[in-house]
Amino acid sequence: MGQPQQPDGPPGERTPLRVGMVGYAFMGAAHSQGWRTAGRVFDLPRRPVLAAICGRDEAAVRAAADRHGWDSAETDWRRLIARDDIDLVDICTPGDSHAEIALAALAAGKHVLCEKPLANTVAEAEAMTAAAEAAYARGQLAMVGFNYRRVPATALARTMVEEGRLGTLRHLRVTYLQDWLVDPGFPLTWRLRREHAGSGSLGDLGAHIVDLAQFLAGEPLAGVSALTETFVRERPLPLGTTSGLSAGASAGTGAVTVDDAALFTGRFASGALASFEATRYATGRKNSLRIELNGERGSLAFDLERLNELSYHDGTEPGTHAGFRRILVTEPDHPYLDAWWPPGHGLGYEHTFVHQVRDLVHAVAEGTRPRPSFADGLQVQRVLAAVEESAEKNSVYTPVAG
Ligand code: SOE
Repeated sequence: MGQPQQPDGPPGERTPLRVGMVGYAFMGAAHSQGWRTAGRVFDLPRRPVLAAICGRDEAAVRAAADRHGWDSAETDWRRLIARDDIDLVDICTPGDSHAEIALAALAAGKHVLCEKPLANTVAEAEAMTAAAEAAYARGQLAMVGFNYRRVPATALARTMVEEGRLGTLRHLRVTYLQDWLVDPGFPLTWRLRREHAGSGSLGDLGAHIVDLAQFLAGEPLAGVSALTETFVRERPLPLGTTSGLSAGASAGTGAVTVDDAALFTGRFASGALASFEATRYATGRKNSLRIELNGERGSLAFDLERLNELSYHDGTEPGTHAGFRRILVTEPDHPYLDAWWPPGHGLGYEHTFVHQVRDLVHAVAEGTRPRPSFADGLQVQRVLAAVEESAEKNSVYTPVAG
């Protein structure tokens, strides 16, 4: 996260950072929240301006502009990128258009924020990373939206690992469980089609936990051994517009072309072992991302459904009174919390997007490389590819390409 510079002058007079966002569904709404709020909570060195939002359906994108507070609407992302009153392009579309939009935006001189996973294939992610590197030399920045690094409790966990409070890491146990596909009548939305989403639970949820595990461990995975499964192979076609994770169903059906669940183990170069589970079939689990780290000196545990808390066991304390304790991560000296509410007045899911904007705006103003970078996104993509390869080869241990 680094120590941000203090901005000069009153917020209203700071140089604007004019944002053009492509996509206006679930992630578009979440990112809008981030752009709208960050400058009103944090003392940012540049003033985010919600200049334009873009989507193909004119009536829907105008309604989204109105609802989320964007100054104008476009129906063609190429026109958005061509506008000289846009400094940064925020990509909130399905994965199949990430590469094309990001490459065009970087070529047009814009900074880019791209939703996860960075791309649908390693080849696309490589091209995007190469373009981002070239653009960095011209003063443009590119970041990928792994927002769960920006929960105050996960950011604190990273600091505690860096400080050596856990000592040498032995285990990371990570699960990301949702249940919105349990009903076989749920329609075949874009997240269930390989040509749009790249993969299923693996890219949607697995990408988050791979990034978070590597971020917390401070090192990349060296190799994986995996199982994937598609439980429901045929679903009703969607009817009308889809919103968030819901949609109407029609009479026709189509094939599910992605994984429904991915389970894999992994090995870090340091010797630590990790296990991962990503599924949208965990009945009763709505958005349960849990991670536990065990080290020689201590352990940490986090659950996204209780995101203001971090459990910590200090293994160096005498056994008589040692044990997991709950850190309520709402103190002003916890990450991101100096600008929010008094202790005990917790934050939620949406605040991760506000923190993402805060960090990106500082990076743009200070010319520093934002993390997670496109290179970080590419590395996650390589892990996802190794998982798919391993699953295809009866779970054979598969090194992650370097
Ligand atoms: C759907 O599974 C989803 O919206 C993901 O696409 C997001 O990345 C995650 O944050 C919440 O769940």
